[in-house]
Amino acid sequence: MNQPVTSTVVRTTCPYCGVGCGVLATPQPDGSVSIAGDPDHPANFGRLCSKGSALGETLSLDGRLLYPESDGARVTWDQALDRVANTFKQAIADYGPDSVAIYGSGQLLTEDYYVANKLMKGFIGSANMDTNSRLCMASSVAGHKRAFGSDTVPGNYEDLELADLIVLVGSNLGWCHPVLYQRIVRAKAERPNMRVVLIDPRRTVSADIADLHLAVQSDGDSALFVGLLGYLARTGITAPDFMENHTSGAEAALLVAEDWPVSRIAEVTGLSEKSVQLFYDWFAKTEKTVTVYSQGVNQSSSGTDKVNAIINCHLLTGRIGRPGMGPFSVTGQPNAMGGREVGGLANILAAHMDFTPDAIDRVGRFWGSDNVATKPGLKAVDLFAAMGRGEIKAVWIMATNPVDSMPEADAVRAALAACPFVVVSDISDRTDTGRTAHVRLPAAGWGEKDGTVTNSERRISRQRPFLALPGEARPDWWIIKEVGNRMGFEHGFAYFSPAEIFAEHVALTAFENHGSRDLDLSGLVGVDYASLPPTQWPVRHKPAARMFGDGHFFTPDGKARFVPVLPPPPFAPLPGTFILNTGRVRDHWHTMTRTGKTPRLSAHYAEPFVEIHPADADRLNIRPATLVQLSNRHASAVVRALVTDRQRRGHLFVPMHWTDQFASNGRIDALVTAKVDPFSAQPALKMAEVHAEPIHTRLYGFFVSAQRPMLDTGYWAVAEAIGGMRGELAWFDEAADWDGWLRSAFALPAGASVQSVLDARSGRRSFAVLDNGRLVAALYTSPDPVLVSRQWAVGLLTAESLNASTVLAGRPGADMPDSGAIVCSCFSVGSNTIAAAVTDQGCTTVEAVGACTKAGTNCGSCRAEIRGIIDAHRLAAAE
Ligand SMILES: Nc1nc2c(c(=O)[nH]1)N[C@H]1C(S)=C(S)[C@@H](COP(=O)(O)OP(=O)(O)OC[C@H]3O[C@@H](n4cnc5c(=O)[nH]c(N)nc54)[C@H](O)[C@@H]3O)O[C@H]1N2
Ligand SMILES: Nc1nc2c(c(=O)[nH]1)N[C@H]1C(S)=C(S)[C@@H](COP(=O)(O)OP(=O)(O)OC[C@H]3O[C@@H](n4cnc5c(=O)[nH]c(N)nc54)[C@H](O)[C@@H]3O)O[C@H]1N2
Ligand code: SF4
Ligand SMILES: [Mo]
Repeated sequence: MNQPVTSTVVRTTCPYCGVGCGVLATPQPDGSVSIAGDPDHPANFGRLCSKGSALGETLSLDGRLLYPESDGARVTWDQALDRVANTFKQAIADYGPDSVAIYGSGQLLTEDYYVANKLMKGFIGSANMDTNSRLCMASSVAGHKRAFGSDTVPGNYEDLELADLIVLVGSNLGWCHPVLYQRIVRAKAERPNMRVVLIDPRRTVSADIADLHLAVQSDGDSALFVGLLGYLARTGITAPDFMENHTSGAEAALLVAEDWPVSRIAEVTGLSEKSVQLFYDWFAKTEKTVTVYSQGVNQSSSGTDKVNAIINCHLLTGRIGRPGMGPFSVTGQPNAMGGREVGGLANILAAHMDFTPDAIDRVGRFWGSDNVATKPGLKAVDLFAAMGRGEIKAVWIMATNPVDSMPEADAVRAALAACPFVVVSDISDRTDTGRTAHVRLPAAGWGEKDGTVTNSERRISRQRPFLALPGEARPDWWIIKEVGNRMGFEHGFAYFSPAEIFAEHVALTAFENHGSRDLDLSGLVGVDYASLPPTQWPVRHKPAARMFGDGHFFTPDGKARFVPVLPPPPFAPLPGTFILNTGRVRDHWHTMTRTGKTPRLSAHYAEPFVEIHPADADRLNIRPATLVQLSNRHASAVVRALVTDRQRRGHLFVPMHWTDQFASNGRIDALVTAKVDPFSAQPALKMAEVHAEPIHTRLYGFFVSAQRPMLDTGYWAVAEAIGGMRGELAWFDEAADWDGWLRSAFALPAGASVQSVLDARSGRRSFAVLDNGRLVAALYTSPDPVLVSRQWAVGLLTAESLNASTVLAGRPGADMPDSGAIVCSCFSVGSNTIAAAVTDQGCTTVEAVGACTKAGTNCGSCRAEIRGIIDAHRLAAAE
């Protein structure tokens, strides 16, 4: 851990999801940092989820990139910055400004992002600045702009508590925006009449609060909402005054909708007519309706249309701009919203201004540059395709990991490998993208950096430092402005602090605005940056009304626009293939560079997996917990089978998190086709086509080891554990020379003795290597998936005075009971402990289990899983 800069409590903001929870961080005398929710922050009022609570465990310097590197060798900052500036300058001189690019991220702070955008679009004179928000929010941005004339998210969190109906579309809020989800859970407990509808092909954990789950066929959403529009019109649930005075284009949208009776919707969406009808009835009847949507909507080749199909229904009913209602696109990353504000997307210039002649002139005057880009730049998928064709001579990647998170990820990796100059700014020394870099720049991470982020409800909050910069790490804004200066743009980049950059950003949002642009921070001119409280925009001098509360939109005529949406034909995968859906798990964040560092968060899911329906698994002879190969023309991946009826038949789900750092072959984006939405250029990350087949596995293995091993088995996946590492293994070919294999995998000292037992009947083996009663490594192999309790085995790593027989037995004794797979990661409570609370102590509610075991009593993200265990064991008891 690096040095604290204070010993008192620091008020900051969580660096993970777009809920944007306030965090109180307090460095402790022992070098740790205590983390608590900020009771005064209006996003979370003191609550944190499992990831937020574990932030203190991600701050170690293990795996951090701490020094600038050029071609793999440590260099000084001057050398690194000069090389970046000179190479970019040379490429621009030789090939023009469009031969260079920046690929940024919603995990940059607004100040970092502002400087990067200004460098590229304002001074280099190209708009080749795009961001991972292209993969995340671009369809919502495009949909908002089509409907509202501006990229405005109209919702406030409070609306979710005031609503009588919440429709979750393509959002697994329970895992991906847990604190917001908990706010809904509480509101629903107080007002049981409140209803929740979940629209998702999978029955996710968010179904726990849903009164109705519509397991829609992938991309059936447009049809569902176009059908809803027609239904509302037919049944007269419209707001004629609002439509007349504040909207345009209803006729054309309704004309399309007429052709979509409920029977046709049912056919296209794969839902029953009855359930579609019920949803339509509830929507029609409930004035206070909020439609929350996320990646099941955005990440689609019809994503922008899905957004407008949803917004259309809110415009028709006038349910927008008033408390407890509205369309609500929730942002993913901590600063997805801030990035949109500064203009991080290649089709936006700056401060919510497009590439219009007026805006180009205005921004040029504001920045004092006559070289402002005049047209949109390359968007993420096109950017990497152009790179693959050799058209990009220098690229700078900041705070994102495209080798793992872009579709057709192997092609992205190849494009980077072939690109003449790749710069990567990251906090982590171990990323798949960093491996392709010529220059690596060590960025300041959370707890060290200083700036602002904007959350899903447009609330700007401060991230404040409480740790010194470790090694030679520097904040992103500093790195970018140093390169700007060295490229000869000194007058544009004379910044000494993030406060100055924020002030300039604020001034640009207000510059010649006069109410013409939604993003207006003029009320923050001259504000004390150091003490800036969480502030929702717009911030004008007079208190702002609720967004769109006055019925004014930012289109030329001030009216919101209906967009006619023609639902796409149902997606028919090639015979014999599955629809591959991808997304997130509760305790990991994207490519795991931070959450992968904590044993607690790595325990919930410790390896890549595929959710497959039991009928599909049966048909393909895929047994639970065996390995499955997924493949298509782009690539293949190997993951564990999780057979579950939460999944639709014909669909698969694989999490996006596993990289080459954690598994042998789990980079699922290598299989995702780079097909994009025509309006937003956002890729359809939720829909690839893949074959699935069982892999013939000779032997399965599970190990725990005190040190990080070197693995060469056909399949491996590793995770942090308290006291060492744990991992899953499989051998597809000949079994190994065990002694030799163990010695090299676990780097055993020459004198170490390996003890083993073989159960000849089952073919199971156990190996133990001990040093003075402490475990060095244990390995269990079996022709079938290894049954050893993972929690028990992980416990061996911290046990003292062990003897080999305990380890070799491979099962818990009375002294070390098996708590089962971790369910509650805040208090590390396993499934067996929870089950015992039900069966032995008679706990029949989540609250009672919490009182007995503490499970579910902190962040609450696991409460649905606890309920599942209670139900299963009560049923078992009743049988
Ligand atoms: N734990 C955790 N939380 C996170 C993140 C994380 O990495 N880990 N990342 C953050 C980020 S950047 C983002 S963008 C958000 C994403 O938050 P979400 O969008 O909630 O998360 P996803 O799991 O990507 O996808 C949501 C759901 O879309 C469903 N879906 C797939 N196809 C369709 C479809 O055609 N129609 C419908 N209706 N649904 C479909 C999937 O089954 C999935 O359950 O999460 C944020 N929060
Ligand atoms: N198949 C599939 N693919 C997806 C998605 C999906 O649902 N399915 N979701 C997409 C979405 S919505 C998103 S948002 C992306 C996310 O994908 P990525 O952005 O690629 O994933 P992260 O792991 O968040 O990458 C952030 C990187 O920034 C580094 N970092 C952290 N803090 C800092 C900092 O302060 N400065 C710098 N310079 N670096 C820092 C981290 O170490 C990490 O390497 O993935 C997209 N890809
Ligand atoms: S919900 Fe969790 S991950 Fe999201 S901001 Fe809050 S604490 Fe962080
Ligand atoms: Mo995202």
